[in-house]
Amino acid sequence: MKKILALVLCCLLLTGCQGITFSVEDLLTSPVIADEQTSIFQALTQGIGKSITLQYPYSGDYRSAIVLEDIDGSEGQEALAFYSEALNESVTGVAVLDKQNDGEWKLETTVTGVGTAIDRVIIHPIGQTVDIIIGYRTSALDESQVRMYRYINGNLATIYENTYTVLEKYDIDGCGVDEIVLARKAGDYVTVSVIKSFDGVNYIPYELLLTHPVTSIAEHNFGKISESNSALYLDLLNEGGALSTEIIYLYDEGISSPTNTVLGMREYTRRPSGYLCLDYDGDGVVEVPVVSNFTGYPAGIGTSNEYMTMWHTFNSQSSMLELKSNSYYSLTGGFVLTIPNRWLGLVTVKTNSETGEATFYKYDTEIASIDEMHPIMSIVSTYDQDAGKYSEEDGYRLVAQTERRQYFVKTMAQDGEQLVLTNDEILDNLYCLD
Ligand SMILES: [Ca+2]
Ligand SMILES: [Ca+2]
Repeated sequence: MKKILALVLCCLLLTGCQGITFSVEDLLTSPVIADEQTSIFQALTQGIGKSITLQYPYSGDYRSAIVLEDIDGSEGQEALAFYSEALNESVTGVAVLDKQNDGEWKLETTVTGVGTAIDRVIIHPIGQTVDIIIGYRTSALDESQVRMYRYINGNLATIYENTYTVLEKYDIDGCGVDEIVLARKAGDYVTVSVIKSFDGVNYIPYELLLTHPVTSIAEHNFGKISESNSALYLDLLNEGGALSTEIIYLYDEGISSPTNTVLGMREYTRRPSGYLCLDYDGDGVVEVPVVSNFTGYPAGIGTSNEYMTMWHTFNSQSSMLELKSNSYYSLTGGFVLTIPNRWLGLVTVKTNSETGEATFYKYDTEIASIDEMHPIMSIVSTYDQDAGKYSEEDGYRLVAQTERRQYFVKTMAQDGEQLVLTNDEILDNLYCLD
């Protein structure tokens, strides 16, 4: 069988994009599983006694309308199915089916969901039990509903409910078992909940109200803050469109947010929208970007502002944000170029608004316009199809590439110029983000 499969895959690869009318996924789907899904669907339809439409989760790890998992600790898998009745498609139902000894599936129970569609499904083993968490989309755009269910004696019992914007499963305290992490906006404020089990049966919800008004939650990330502990980084949009970050973590069985409590810390992270927290160097620690004007801006050397992005990491010992690096961060170009210390105060930049090419200049206070200053180097990223634009003839060299992009550098300064970066320096300082 393996050989045949390998051959089929080979043929697929060889045919390239010449009109394949079937997908690899279809080929790999075991007919046994497909049969199982069909019998589950039939048992579901029969059990409900009405015509139904299956509903597929929009996001998360489970994207199928039928999920096979052991949710009662009895070794065999149960089936969870998401559906709506054909005559009432705005109401979501969740069903549990179990396999009988004769191999037939039987509908055990159903619950009516609390939304118009399934946003995401989380299967949550905590030790003694496996809980089912379902996020529902509702007709209100920014308000989703979460229900946590436990399958007990053939019924789905609701053990927790709330609204959410962020719904994740993450081992935030490094205890070895995941917590459920929720963030929601109620009125002008954001509340974070971390739902943790110590004994593998019961939960303790830790809640924290962030005390600054916001307009929306722009992004969330998890990252290490110590050997074992992690934090949730919430990028929040404020009135006026600026971003700021709140850092939230568990400690000593409590929940804490230094950005929310330490005076001035949250304000310190205030920056223009778009500058989201990011683990730009992939070391597992999330960096918080704070921006300042690049040398010479906005005093009139260029028409639009250019920012120096200063990446900060959170030090959980001192509870402070610490500067990690200064950089040129290209939001559209998908890269971070950290700025060597010998450039600080001596080099400035101008970005071509059409191509995104960033040209670094030797800053000269005697010269009014940046275009008159001496260029040192430029850097630009491009998608493959445009790569021909940056040719060796024009002085560009390819310094890095990812699956999606190519990164070119052109050195313009003369030999002996101390500010020129060597190729190794460029590679050490360049972080390709996509
Ligand atoms: Ca944990
Ligand atoms: Ca990092």
